[in-house]
Amino acid sequence: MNLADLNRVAEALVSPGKGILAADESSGTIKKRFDAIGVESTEDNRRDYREMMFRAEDALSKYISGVILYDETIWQKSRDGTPLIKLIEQAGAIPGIKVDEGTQPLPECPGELVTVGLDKLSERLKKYYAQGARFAKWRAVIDIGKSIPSYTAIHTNAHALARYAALCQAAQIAPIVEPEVLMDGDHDIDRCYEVTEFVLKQTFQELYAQKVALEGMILKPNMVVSGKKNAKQASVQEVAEKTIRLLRNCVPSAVPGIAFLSGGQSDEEATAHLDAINRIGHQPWKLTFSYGRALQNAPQKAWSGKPANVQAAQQAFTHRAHMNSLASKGEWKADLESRRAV
Ligand code: 5MM
Repeated sequence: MNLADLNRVAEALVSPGKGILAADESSGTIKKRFDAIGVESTEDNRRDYREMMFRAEDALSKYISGVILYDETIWQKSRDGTPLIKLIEQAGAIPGIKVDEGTQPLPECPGELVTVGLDKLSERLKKYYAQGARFAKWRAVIDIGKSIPSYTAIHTNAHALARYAALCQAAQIAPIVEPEVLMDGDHDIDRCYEVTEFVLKQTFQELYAQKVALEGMILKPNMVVSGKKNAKQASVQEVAEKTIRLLRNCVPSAVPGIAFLSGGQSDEEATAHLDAINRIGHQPWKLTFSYGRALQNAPQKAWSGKPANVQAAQQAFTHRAHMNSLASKGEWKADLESRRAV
């Protein structure tokens, strides 16, 4: 492992004013997104949609440090024959790859899942590196509900995340470690805090056991928020303060950066929370975004599968990337949202 190179990639992913675009929706997930806008999920439509984002003026060159791709996309060519991965590189962003292979039910743990994909991962990583990927992502999913999560689910997922991260570093690919505690339930913000704290403590324990170099990775956690179905939604300030307190208690300062997932927050909520988090003041790590939905909801709707809408969709995408870039520096203001020229 060349730790200096891994560290350079990790630092570049969280360079000031930049964050990560999570465009790694698996086939099932992108179909759901396309269904919502009335677009058939064909290989060509998926290519056209992602090409639209990668060519959006200023988005990748100014606000996006890296793009997480799904396996299909890393091998795809744009309409004019340029590999999509080249479009990303030409814009100055780093290509990354989702390497987990989704989830399976965890035996004896009703309702809980384990993320799979470790078998033959080393071989896959070699091919992705040769294709240009310099970072990777693996997402573990922890649900909060009556009597869950179990220790078994947390420990098994943390162990898999750490095994994945160690294999990535051995292949000279910087791992993004994503232990996502879902915000779907009716729990309150303090329950989210308690579960996320346990999950992060376990994850860093396992990363240590697998000899993962923290300087050569990025953490992609959920923010500490109220469950979506809880009647009392915590304020932006409470989310920011509890998220920072949690991270300061769980994440070693050797980690170069923390890039949050949006987890089902609305576009503006995800931006407002990131902004408030960064306004709290200097922290040991950079704090930025690695959003999927909160960057793509607006351009998806604007695009709706029609070539005539490409420019409007690109403007919507660049706008969200710009807003989140400002939030990553604590410089976003709500009134900037309405000042967008389209
Ligand atoms: C873009 O969505 C990613 C892929 O999910 P599937 O494997 O289910 O298709 C997902 O891992 C994403 O990167 C993270 O959950 C963050 O995305 P959000 O939308 O929560 O910001």
